[in-house]
Amino acid sequence: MNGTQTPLRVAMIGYAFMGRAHSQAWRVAPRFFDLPLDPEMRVLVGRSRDRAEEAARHLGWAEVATDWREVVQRDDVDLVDICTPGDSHEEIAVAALEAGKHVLVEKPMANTLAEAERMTAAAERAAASGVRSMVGFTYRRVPAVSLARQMVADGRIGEVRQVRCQYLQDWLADEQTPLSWRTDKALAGSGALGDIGAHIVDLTHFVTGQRVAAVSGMLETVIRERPRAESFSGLGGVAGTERGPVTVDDVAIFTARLESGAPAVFEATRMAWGRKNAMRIEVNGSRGSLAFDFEEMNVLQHYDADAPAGEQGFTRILATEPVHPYVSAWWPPGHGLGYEHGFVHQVVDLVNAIAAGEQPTPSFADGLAVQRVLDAVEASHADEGRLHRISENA
Ligand code: SOE
Repeated sequence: MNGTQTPLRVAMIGYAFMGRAHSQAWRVAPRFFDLPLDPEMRVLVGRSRDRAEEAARHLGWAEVATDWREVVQRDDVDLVDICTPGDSHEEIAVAALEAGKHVLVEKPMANTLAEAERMTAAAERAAASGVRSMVGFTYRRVPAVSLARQMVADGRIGEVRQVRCQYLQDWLADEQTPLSWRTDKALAGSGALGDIGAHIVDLTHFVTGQRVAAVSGMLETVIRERPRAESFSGLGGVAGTERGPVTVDDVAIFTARLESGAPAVFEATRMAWGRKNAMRIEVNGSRGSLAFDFEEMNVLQHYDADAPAGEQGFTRILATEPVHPYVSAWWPPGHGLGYEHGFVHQVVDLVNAIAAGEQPTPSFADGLAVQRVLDAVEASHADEGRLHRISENA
């Protein structure tokens, strides 16, 4: 940031957990990375003016507004960052794109396949006049994950034979954790499937360079009723005495085939006591394996089947060195990064792509590819687990 650059004036809609993570990213990115545009945290949008004003003060936004429809039309806004629950993504994203604003939308990009298709069509129309759009699959930007993708692409584990992916959390394992928008199908679209299953589908697409082509799935709502919340904090809140139904899945399990025919297995759950944010992928190739677990997010494990027989075993690569993706902008070697850095890298990649006149990734088309998988898992579950094909040649 040098004060003479072209500004990139941002409006952010929503200011809860994701809004806080995005705010920090907009604030920090230009302080650690040389960006070709100067992000300005212009306006924070929330339904309650008082609460939005308090959030704006805390998070560093210049002003607040309560009507996103008016904000996406403003001449002093270049980019709309959507951090609301999924039920409003389509309406806001399409309106913003049609108003010529770049869009960053939180994952999963939509609550239904039809919404994601309409959003992708709108993004493609807008791209013709240089308007860019991106879905917030931030884990792509964890250095160890980016490194895994590079190593697969460079043939370091040979051909991908098999993938196993899990996203394990426990914040809904307690029956007293109250209902929230995340347990409400009308607002969230689905439960573990869309909230965290979407991440591991995108992770597989990103790391292997192949899309999921067919799935056979099972969904389960383990705790069917919960207390209504008196107040919220983080992912939980204070339970009241009234109770209500959980209308989303707690657990999503599916087997799959990738485009190459390679088998894959996925498990997403928010019921796994003791697992806090264990987003894991293990890829077995013809010449070795790679394994990543977000609970040790600075480490990528590599097994090289071509190493001398007496020296084989998983090597822990510490992805904390200046040669690793994104790391040179941060701390001295070995000092490590955290959850929030993926959001900062997301801003960096988005701003660079906008300035270069390129389509950032993951694009809305990439988000739609994930949505097709989520939709197929739901369809397979409704169909007693039968195989559902996503691409013709599966
Ligand atoms: C809750 O499951 C959650 O906050 C997800 O919504 C996020 O996408 C993930 O990054 C962490 O867990």
